[in-house]
Formats: sequence, C-alpha cells, structure tokens
Amino acid sequence: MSGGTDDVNYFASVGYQNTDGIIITEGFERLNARLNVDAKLGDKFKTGVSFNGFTSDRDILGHDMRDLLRSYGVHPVYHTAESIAFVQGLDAQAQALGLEAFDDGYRGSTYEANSIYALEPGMAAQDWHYGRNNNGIGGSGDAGPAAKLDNTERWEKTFFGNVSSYLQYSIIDGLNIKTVLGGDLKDTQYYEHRLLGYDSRARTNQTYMDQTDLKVWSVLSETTLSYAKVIGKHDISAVAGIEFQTTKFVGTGLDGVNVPDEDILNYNLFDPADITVTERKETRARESVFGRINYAYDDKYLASVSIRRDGDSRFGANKKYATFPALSLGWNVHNESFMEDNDVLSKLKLRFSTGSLGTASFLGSYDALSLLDPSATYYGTGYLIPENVANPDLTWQTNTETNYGVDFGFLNNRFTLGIDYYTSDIEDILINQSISEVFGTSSIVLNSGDVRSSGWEFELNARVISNDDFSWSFNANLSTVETEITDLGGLDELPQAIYGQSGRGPVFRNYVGGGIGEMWGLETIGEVEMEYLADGTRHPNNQSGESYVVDQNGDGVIDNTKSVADGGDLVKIGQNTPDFYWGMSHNFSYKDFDMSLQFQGSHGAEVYNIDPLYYGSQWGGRLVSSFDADDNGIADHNGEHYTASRNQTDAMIQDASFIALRNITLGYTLKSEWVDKIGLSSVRAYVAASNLLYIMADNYTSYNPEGVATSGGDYLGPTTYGAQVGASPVVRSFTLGLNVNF
Ligand SMILES: [Ca+2]
Ligand SMILES: [Ca+2]
Repeated sequence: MSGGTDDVNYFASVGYQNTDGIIITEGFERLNARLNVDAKLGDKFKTGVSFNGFTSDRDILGHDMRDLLRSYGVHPVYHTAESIAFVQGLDAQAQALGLEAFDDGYRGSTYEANSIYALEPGMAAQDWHYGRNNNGIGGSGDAGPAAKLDNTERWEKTFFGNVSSYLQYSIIDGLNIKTVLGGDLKDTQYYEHRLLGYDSRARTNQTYMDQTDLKVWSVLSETTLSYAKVIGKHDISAVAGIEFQTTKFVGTGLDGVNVPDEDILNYNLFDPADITVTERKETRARESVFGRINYAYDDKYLASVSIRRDGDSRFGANKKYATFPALSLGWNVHNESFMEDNDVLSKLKLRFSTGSLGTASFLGSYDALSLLDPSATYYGTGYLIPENVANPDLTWQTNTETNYGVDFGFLNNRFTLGIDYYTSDIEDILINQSISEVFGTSSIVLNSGDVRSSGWEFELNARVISNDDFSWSFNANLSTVETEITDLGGLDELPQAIYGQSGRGPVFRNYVGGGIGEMWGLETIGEVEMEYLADGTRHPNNQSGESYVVDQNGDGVIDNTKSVADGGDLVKIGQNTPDFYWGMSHNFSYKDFDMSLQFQGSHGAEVYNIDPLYYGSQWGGRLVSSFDADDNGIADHNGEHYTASRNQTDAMIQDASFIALRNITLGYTLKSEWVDKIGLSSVRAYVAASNLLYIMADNYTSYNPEGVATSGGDYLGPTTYGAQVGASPVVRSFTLGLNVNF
C-alpha cells in the first residue's frame, strides 16, 4: 500500500510465509511488516521515519542428515505386522541354531519396546530388532530413523524490530546535512533436546536439553555533510560523515544433561548438578569518521579519493583505531573526439582502483582481553579457569584490493563486456588458533598472517533481440580466484588440524606458500576387495571402507600425521577453492508472456565427504584374519599397506562442482484493457521453480555439494573449511504466484 500528497508520502506492506521442510521435522513461518513515511517540512527540511519488523519460527532437524542415512535399507521406518512377524521369525531361527536371542544383551535403544515380542505395528523399527552380525542381519546397532526423529527437537523463534529516522537540511543549493538515528532489537530463543530414545545404546549421558534466550540491542547514529556542484565541465561532489554504533548482548542459557526419562520435560526434574546456567552481557562500540571527493572533467576523466578512520572496542587497547584510504580513476575513452566516428565501439572505459577496508570478522566482544571462566567442579565448589589470553595488539584485519578494469560497449551498447583483474591482500588476518594447550585454553584469536588472492572477472551483457513482440537479453559472468598464504607472523605453518565428525576429516594444513585450508591425507591405490571382509552384510553399500595406501617415503610405516617433506606420508589431496565459478541469466518476453532463467555453476572445488562412511561402509576394519596374519599393517596377499578410509585418505575426496538452474519463472500479464475494466492497475500470474535442474559431478555421492560443514567445536573457520558432514539436501521448490496492483 502506498500513497501521499505533495509533501507527505507513505508506503506500508505486510508479508506472511509458511514453508514445510523436506524433512518432516523442518519448517519455517514468518510474518513481517514495513512502514515508511517521508515528509517535506517547508523548502529546507526533509524528514522521514521507517519501521520494519518480523517474527519467525524455524523448526530445525534435531541432528544431521547422515543420522537418517546410516540406517540399513532393509529396515522399515515403522514396523508393520509383516515386519514384526519377520524379525520374530528370524529370532526363532537364530535360537533354533543355538545362537543368542535378539533380546539378550542387545545393543540398542528400548524406545517404545524393550523386547521384539512387545512390538506393535506403528512402532519405530530399530537396528537391534534384526539381531547382530553374529546372530542376525542387523548392522550398525544404531537407533532407527523414527526413534531419532521422535526423540529430538530443535527450534528457533526470532523477533526483530527496527526503527530509523532521518532529518535533512538544505543549507544552500547543493550543500546538505543529514542525520540518521536508528535502533533495533533482535530477540532469539533457541531450544534443543535429545532424549534417551535417540541413542542406540540408551546412554543417559548422551541426552541433553538446552535453551537460550539472546537479546541484541543496537543503536546507530550517522551524520553526513554532502556537496554536489557542476561548474562548466567540472562535476564535483563530496561527502563527509561521522558514525557511532553501540551493540549490547544480553542473554541467558540453560544447558541440562542426563535428561530424566519421564513423560514431562522440565528442568525441575533434573539433578541440579546436571544443569549449567550461563549468562551473557556484552557491549560493543564502533565509531568512524569518513570523507570522499568525486571529480569528473567533461565526463572523460574521473577520479575519486576517500579516507575513513574506524575504531572498534573489540580490538586490543593499543590498536583499536585504524585508517583506510581508497583511490579510483577512470577514463571514458569513448567521449574523446578521436572516437566520435566509431560506429562499432560505443563504449571504451579504462578503470583503476585501489583501497583498503578493515573488518573485525568473527571476533567476539572480548577476544582481546584475558578472561576467566567459572567452571563447576565435581564437589560443587567451582573455580575460575583461564578462557583467553590478553592480546593488547589484536587489531583490524585489513583487506587491500587493487582492480584493473576495462569496459567495452558495441553497437550502441547493445553488447557490453567488462574485464577485470584484481589482487586482494588480507593483512593481519584474524585466525582462531588452537595453539594454547599451555595456557589451558582450546583456541585464541590472533592476527597471524597475510593472504593474497587474485583473479579475473568477466561480465557480458547483451540485448540480443528486441522487437515489439519478442525480446531476449542475457547477462553472464565468470570469476576465477587463487589464494596464497604469504605470511604467518613468523611461523612456517599453523598447527595442523583435523576437522570433521570425531576426527574423521582430512588433515587441514595452512602454510606459507600454500592455500587456505588445504586438505592433506594418504594417497590410495584402490579399495580392499570385498572377499577379504569378515562379514559383508555389515557393509550396506558393498564398500569395504578399507583402502590400500602408498608408503610415500618407503620407510615401511604409514604416518598420517606428517607431510612427505617432514618425514611422513601425507600428500595434498584436495582444496575447497573452485577453479572458476559463473552465473548466467536470460530474460525473454513474447507478447504478454515473460520468462527468466538463472543458472549458476562452480567448478574444481573439492569436499572431503564423510557421509559415505555412514551409508556405504560402516567404517570398515572388519577383515578376515588371514588378510594380515602377522598384523603389521601390510596385506599378506599383495604386500600393500592398508588403512580404513576414515583415516585421512584421498578416497574420501569428491568433486564438489555443480551446475544449477537456480530459478526459472514463467509469467503472464493480463492485458491492460481487461484490467482497467475491473478497476485494477495491473495483474500478473506466474509459476516459478528453484533448482529444477541440478547437475553434480559423477564421483559425488551425497545430496548437496555446496553443503560444507561450518560449525561444531573443532571448526576454526576458513583454515578448516572443506569437510562435508551430513549436509541437508539441495531444495527444489515450485511457486505459483499472483501480483495484483491496485
Ligand atoms: Ca612412510
Ligand atoms: Ca602382513
């Protein structure tokens, strides 16, 4: 809704969205509202106020995808009369052969039934209902997918409100002063539980119930003075400003373990010693001054200079403030007299820019300070342990980007092409570093190095056909990127890290001369054949999970902790940086119909995909004893070394390249003479689909090559980026829509 008079304008909108997830426990609901009012107060003053807010409710899968994938395909999700008869019959056969009954000494959750003879149709199927490898056909021993879904819950409810106002005063023609004052509040409630029935071995210490409430308040004030003037062939504009921002975090968290196995879930039923209470109370402040001057002569020669100085409370006492300059130059060659008669080349522009900007990246409020963390002890007395080490020199991560560009336009700019080469130097990069066992802390943030990246960017635009009835235009872009660590603050290499479910990821190496987050591991020369497996039924996808590996330095032992140069057997096996990535969009119109297509692609990035261990091999490692009778790590039949694939091998590396048709939309706009008759201004109906086409690499075996893990206690940021652990699938959605304007 919008409207107004000469002096006052308003715009208001509300929106509602309700989406079910692709997994039954997932969903998203959101209600949002927006209101803008702008008013002129006489000739000199302008003012406005805007409000926007939303409430949202997100239901999240209570565990990662691989937990659903690891159950055996022979099990139903829920039992039926037939499947109950089958498991009871299988148990009877086992007992007739003198084998252990499935109910005895089982390794499995008793959720809903503690005996296979107590099962009823509709109950969750569990792996142990099928026996084990020595008396039945069970395999992982894991709880069934229904038991996992029923015994977990995770949701996040968010409220957000923002109010912003401005006042602008025109001092003289071309010179304006504007001040903006805004504030917002975001309140996030997060809840998660995992009950006894989730765990395959019904271990109480695997259960938890966590609840947090975090309020983030932020106040922003910005005042700018701006000037713009054209004097003959000189076009000058300038802006100077000052900005303040304060953010407060206030939160509480309740973490409970050993959840009582009762019908009622309530912290009051917990043992008080099993509940940890955390409080969060933080303030961050940022202040900046900035200025920029733009100058153009005759629309031929363009120049812009800017400088800003930023201060942030999160940095160390000595280094809170830093200055960031920037410069850009341009030459519109096509506006020169010698280009006037060129009918083909309608645009030729040369561009150069260089400048730096600072970022606090992921830095926490007090990462520069020495903190003490209160911890409970077994005797309930509590004590303080060091959580961080003071770093008064912790400072801005600075990114200096230099860009050389040229723009071409042909046939009155019907076709345009932009080519850019850039270098980006990140200095004093903020890295979460796990060096400090000496200090008793797990990791600290350091400015520990410089990283250089560089690449090419191409962009092509074309209005291929534009007739009255039919038009076709497209845009295509392609980028390349290469990164190199150029300095690590005096170190040759950061401490190597293994990230990925319980140490099953690659060895991440970050060293001077290498890229960020290189994945290293053992080179394999094939999989151990199924004939050497003690029991193939335990390997649901017929993969042994064991590979022959290369003893790179020939010393007779396999060492997966050191590179070949350092005396071990690790080689580089992959990296999650694409060789190039691209996007392409097409817009067509034919009479009253319109169609648009958006493609995206990425090529050459790799993931260390841990998922196949869960649904393919179940870890391997169960070989017949004659395979390696003397147990020296060398297969007796062919003399090759071998190891389980989970132990950092290239067998886990997969190609994460993809080509996606991100969006396709087909629309139809009602003829205006029809719309006028019913008193509307326009009506358009459309149908759209996302990811209708999604092509993955041949050797990629999970559901989402873009789903690289970025969370968990061992994750340290880009230095450990590239492992894939149970990512949610790529979502394909279809939308039917109607746009009506009154
Ligand atoms: Ca070796
Ligand atoms: Ca041997």
